[in-house]
Amino acid sequence: MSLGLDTPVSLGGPTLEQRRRLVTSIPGPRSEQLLARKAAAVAAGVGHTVPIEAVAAGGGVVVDADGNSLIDLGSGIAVTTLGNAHPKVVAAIAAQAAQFTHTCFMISPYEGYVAVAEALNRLTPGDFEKRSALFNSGAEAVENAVKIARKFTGRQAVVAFDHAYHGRTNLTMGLTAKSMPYKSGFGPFAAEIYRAPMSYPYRDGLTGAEAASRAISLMEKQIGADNLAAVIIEPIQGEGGFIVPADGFLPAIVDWCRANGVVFVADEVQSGFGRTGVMFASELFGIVPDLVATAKGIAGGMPLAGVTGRAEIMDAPHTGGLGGTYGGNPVACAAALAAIEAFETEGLLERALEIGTLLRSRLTELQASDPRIGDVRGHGAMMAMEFADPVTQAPDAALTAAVARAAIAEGVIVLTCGTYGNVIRFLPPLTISDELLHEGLDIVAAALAAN
Ligand code: PLZ
Repeated sequence: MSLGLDTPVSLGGPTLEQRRRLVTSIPGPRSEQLLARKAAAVAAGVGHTVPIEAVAAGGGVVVDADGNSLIDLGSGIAVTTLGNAHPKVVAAIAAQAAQFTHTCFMISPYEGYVAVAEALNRLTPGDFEKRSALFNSGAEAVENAVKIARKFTGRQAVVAFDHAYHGRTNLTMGLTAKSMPYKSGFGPFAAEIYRAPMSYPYRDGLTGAEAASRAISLMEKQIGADNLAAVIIEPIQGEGGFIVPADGFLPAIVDWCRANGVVFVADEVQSGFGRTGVMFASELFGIVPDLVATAKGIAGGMPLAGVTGRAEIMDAPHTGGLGGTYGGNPVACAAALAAIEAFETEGLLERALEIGTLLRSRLTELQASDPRIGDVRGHGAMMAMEFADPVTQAPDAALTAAVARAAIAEGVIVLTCGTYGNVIRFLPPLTISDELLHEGLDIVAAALAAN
């Protein structure tokens, strides 16, 4: 299959027909049965967005137990960036699993972990000596970045931003901004977490410099640089609404951190690993973080996460101070090495840029004909539209939910996000064809027109 590239892209799940096909309504009877079992067996707190029983996925589709084939514009929340069940990833997983599945890296080290650390040290921004440590989830990586920054600085306070999402563990719930559904009723939260105002050009109308000085003033007056271990920020915010800060905002925050001995942590769990057309979104803004947290797209769907950064910061914790039973599992590391190789040989960054151009032109065209789309923003294959009242800019969560529901019913997986629940985000796998992408957007446009 040609995706408009010179370099061929391997499709995951190669036997899957790359088209949308609805043979039942969504959910079909088989999916209904699983969802009934889910309701009886799985804790109610674990929700789901798309009411299907997934049985296969690859390229640009997810297939369900009833034989429906849905267009995937979500990649399992930005994870299967290089396509689900990418053949190289599958082969690497199988080979490693046949060799050994676990020793615990803290007991008997193995090469895959070290090779992933070397790759992360090479791929992350910054031309200095680096170290990495591997974990299982984005939240765990963020927690460890905070531990490392505290140990290095001997300070305790941590700053996160409005609209931030950093995870669901206790410390990362505290860093996350939004109460429902992430935090409500789950406190008390960890101490010494402070929240600074974010740059949100569509809603605050500030320049990057203005928004940065607003945040810096808060940090100086309410915390004091001497008490501040780390500033953590998503260079492009994910769950909070795909908010792209105004030019100059991030560099000014980084400069202030550097001048004040504060560790600058980029949470690139969602924005990283090629999604935006560069390996890490930090590069789009010309910033070099001290530490970078990675996960999601790093291992082709296997659970793996990392913290990478300046050697002197990363080496601050004492031996035995960092770790975990499964962190850097050998099967996950083998998947990551295959995923990184695919990134470097299959033209996927170029494909992310092509997808970005297609998405942006389709969404701005839609915006020109529908004033309820207040903003279109993002980079590469991380693009979104925000719905608001054309006059008052009041967020329109009801419209957003209705459009997403209607698209899913028509066989297109779209995800919403945003502090106000009024953003539809597009995170397609980079192996999706232009045809499927256009068809998915046609259906979203029709859903919008009907609501
Ligand atoms: N940091 C920037 O986007 C995960 C959360 C889905 P984990 N985002 C998806 C949900 O509702 O739970 C995320 C992120 C950023 C950290 C995380 C956390 O990563 O692997 O889910 O722990």
